[in-house]
Amino acid sequence: DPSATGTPDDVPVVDISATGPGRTPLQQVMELMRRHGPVIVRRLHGRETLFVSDLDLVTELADERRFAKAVGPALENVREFAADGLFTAYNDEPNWARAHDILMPAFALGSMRTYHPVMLRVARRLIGAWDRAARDGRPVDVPDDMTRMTLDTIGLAGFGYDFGSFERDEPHPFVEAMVRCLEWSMTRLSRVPGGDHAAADAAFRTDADYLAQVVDEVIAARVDGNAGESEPEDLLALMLTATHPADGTALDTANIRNQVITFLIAGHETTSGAMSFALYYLAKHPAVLQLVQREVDALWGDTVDPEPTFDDIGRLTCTRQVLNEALRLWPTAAAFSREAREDTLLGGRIPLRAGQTATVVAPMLHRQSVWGDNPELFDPSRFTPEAEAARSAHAFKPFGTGERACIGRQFALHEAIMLLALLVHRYRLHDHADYALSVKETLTLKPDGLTLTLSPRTAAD
Ligand code: MNH
Repeated sequence: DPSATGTPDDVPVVDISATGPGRTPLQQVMELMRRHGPVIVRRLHGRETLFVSDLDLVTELADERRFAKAVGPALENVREFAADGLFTAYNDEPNWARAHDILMPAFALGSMRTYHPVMLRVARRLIGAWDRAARDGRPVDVPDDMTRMTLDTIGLAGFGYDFGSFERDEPHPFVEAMVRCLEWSMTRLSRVPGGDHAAADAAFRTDADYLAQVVDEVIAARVDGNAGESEPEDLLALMLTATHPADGTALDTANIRNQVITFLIAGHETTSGAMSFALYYLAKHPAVLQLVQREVDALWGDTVDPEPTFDDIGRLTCTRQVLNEALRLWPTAAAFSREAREDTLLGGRIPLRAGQTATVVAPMLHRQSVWGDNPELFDPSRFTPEAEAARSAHAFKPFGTGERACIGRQFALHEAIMLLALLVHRYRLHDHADYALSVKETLTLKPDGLTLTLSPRTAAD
């Protein structure tokens, strides 16, 4: 049990039992850190969590010899529906290393060449929908459409399965069930001991069963649809047929199901939020938008329907900086936990017994003094190669750290950069509602209710 008793006097202990964490627990922790400093212990109904955003301490926590990923209380809840999938597996669960080693090649930068055509195809679905909205003068719901795009992309690229999200007025029921499962995982943490949660738990069970049912359909579509044909080489093919390079073992059926759920969720929810925040900042910063438009115009000119190549995406450095800066201010998987391998002193003063955890609060790490005196300011030039070289690599952790860091990072970046570039090339973005940022939390972060109106660009803009 990760208890922080024994922390030194200069680490503030804040008891939030009176109010609970509410519907935005991450932003509550950010607020507590703004008030009490970059290291705090939060106490809730007697359970204590150590939250850290200080760069030196995060640098220590990133030391794989002293610390490892912890499956903290939030991920324990996610385990109720993703079990030993890659994201929620314990470090010493044999299925973690097995799946990691089997799936790793599918996420090397070169593999993105294989996904590129599918990503482009789905990007064009979104553009089709946005062209219709632009023509009719209708606003687009940015997070909803980003989620349509990323779900269809991971479905098709990973599993050859088409969710057809742009043919639906409402989000695919998989998304709705998934969001409720994530919300359950988050709000379960704020329960007052002794309460009756039977109804919420039963509703969760129904949703989790539905997710498993969709996954079984995805797998069955492959197994039935492919009789006699040569296997496509995607994630599902690797899961179904590949064996471990060293010991020849394969993934078992139960684990494959957990991996498919894991990848469908981890593969779309956070990327969708990241693109939504990037579009939010672009709509609010016309000068930056103009820089990005200059970059894409230099590549694609005024071609109405550009044909981005795989190599183009690597050339979109300004677009990449915008995405990174959005991930700095609002890293969409905002916290990750580390556990001590042995009894140790964090920062030479905070005692942690073996197995005790500390949770890194990335949005506050991303606002430490290493980012200058105005960390709230959106400024993509923080990610020029010179600026990056001058800064510790541990100051920016949107994808976690170490061997349990995000396996899908290149996938997310390729997908997001291509879409953002295509969008700014094609549209002027109008902040028609004078949107005030409100960040919705469902374990991941999204700009709640962000809508934009669009008009086609002319050669002059
Ligand atoms: Mn992703 C792990 C953030 C996109 C699949 N991801 C992580 C972690 C963070 C993270 C943080 C580490 C969590 C922890 O330490 O507990 N991921 C992101 C962000 C984006 C993202 C911010 C998009 C932006 N992730 C993706 C995509 C995929 C993916 C896309 C799949 C196609 N992520 C994973 C998997 C893991 C992971 C799988 C778990 C890896 C492991 O533990 O071995």
